[in-house]
Amino acid sequence: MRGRLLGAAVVAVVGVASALVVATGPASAANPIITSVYTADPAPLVVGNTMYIYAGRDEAAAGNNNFVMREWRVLSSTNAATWTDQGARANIATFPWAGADAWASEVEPRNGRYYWYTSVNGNGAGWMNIGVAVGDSPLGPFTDAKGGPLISDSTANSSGLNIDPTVFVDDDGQTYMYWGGYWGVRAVRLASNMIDTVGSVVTPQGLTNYWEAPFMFKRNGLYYMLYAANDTQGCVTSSSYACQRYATATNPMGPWTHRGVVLGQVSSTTNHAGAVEFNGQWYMVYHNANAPGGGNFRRSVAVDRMYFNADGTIQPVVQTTTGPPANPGGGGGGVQPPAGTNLAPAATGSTSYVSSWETLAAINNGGVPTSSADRSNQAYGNWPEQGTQWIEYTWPSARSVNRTAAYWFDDDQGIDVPASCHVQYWNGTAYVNVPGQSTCGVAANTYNVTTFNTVSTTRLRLSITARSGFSTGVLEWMAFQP
Ligand code: FUB
Repeated sequence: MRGRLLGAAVVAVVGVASALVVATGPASAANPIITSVYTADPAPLVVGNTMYIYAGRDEAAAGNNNFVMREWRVLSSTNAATWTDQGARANIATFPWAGADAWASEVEPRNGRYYWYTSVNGNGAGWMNIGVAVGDSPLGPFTDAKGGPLISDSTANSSGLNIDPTVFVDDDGQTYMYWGGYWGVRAVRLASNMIDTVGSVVTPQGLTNYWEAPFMFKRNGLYYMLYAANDTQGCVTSSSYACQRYATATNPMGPWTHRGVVLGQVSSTTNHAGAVEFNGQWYMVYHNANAPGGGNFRRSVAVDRMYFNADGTIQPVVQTTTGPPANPGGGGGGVQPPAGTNLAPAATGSTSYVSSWETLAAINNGGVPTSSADRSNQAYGNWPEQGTQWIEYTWPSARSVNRTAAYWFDDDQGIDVPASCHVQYWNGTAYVNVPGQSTCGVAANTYNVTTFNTVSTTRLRLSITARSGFSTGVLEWMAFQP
């Protein structure tokens, strides 16, 4: 953060959280994701089929060059494209010992409870503190869990600015908190009660050019830390702005290995991000100044897709004004296979290439994927081949077909949904496109149905063209009798 008033500005304490709930209904799919209020410092959390974003609210008047932040809001979506503002679910008054500055926060679940770690200005000595509230659902209600700050300026070896907590519960139950601003990153273990620290506060190593805003997550056994930096060595054009760098580690307390810039400069001076997997896709949430009337103290939350490379590094996130396409998911039976007589199980499959650790049998074994990342019924993939590849069905005698459905495989590594595809058939002398075919869809987490004029053939082929830099895969390919 920059350009703010130093010191504890006294602000009017707003009413209890429940009195502030304003549900504005679904927003349109676009970035920023809501524009009815200004929102900042987003932290994502997926619970069941819902993605939540916990965010502060910027209330500064136009032209006011200081943060005015009094509450924390929740946004939710079941497809990562259309968002509902669930209103303020905590505010400064949630912490009776605090009086101002509802800055960056994050929610971490444990044992059915939801712990909301916040940056907030206490009424005691010093400036910013880390507080923790708790609730029994992602939407609360939330109450102060500790009766005082978890971290304050009097905590030994605390940061020069105790803001921006990120808390991560590992698979073994060990819990870690990182936080800090003004280049002062700190880490400490938390007890299983989530409200006490365990051991000493340490200064983690390897978070190169750290400025503020850490966000920790784990993927395929590797720990990741996103964080804001403001150097001009590949990060930003002016150190008034910030980018998101990231680092990885094999131990949750580090040391960390810096991996580069994952989100470039945004239109606000501050840059605060988080990442989450939802319905088989990864997303980065961040903020910018792009809403009408927006600015450095009137920020708005945006969401875009985030892609991993096969080696676990992350591709730089592309900032869009459209946001991600709707991700309908499939978990819990959300997407049912199309009805009809599926001729695929009776066919023999063949392909231009299949990776040795995957299997072509996946495409017609009748599996019902819950998402494009679901390997539970096996997966076909052609990594490391790129460009155009194909899969094919052969029947011992001609079959009439007029519809197919493809469920793409996306491992969030080297395999992604394709750029395009088309259905072809063997006309006796060559493969040609089936006549009158509708768009060959490339959506993740669903069945992409292609219809066409009926053909009678012994061989049907799905020609698949990969996105640049990726291979492709298929979890199920259905072929229907008219
Ligand atoms: O929103 C107030 C502060 O600005 C946050 O705590 C920082 O991360 C920066 O985004």
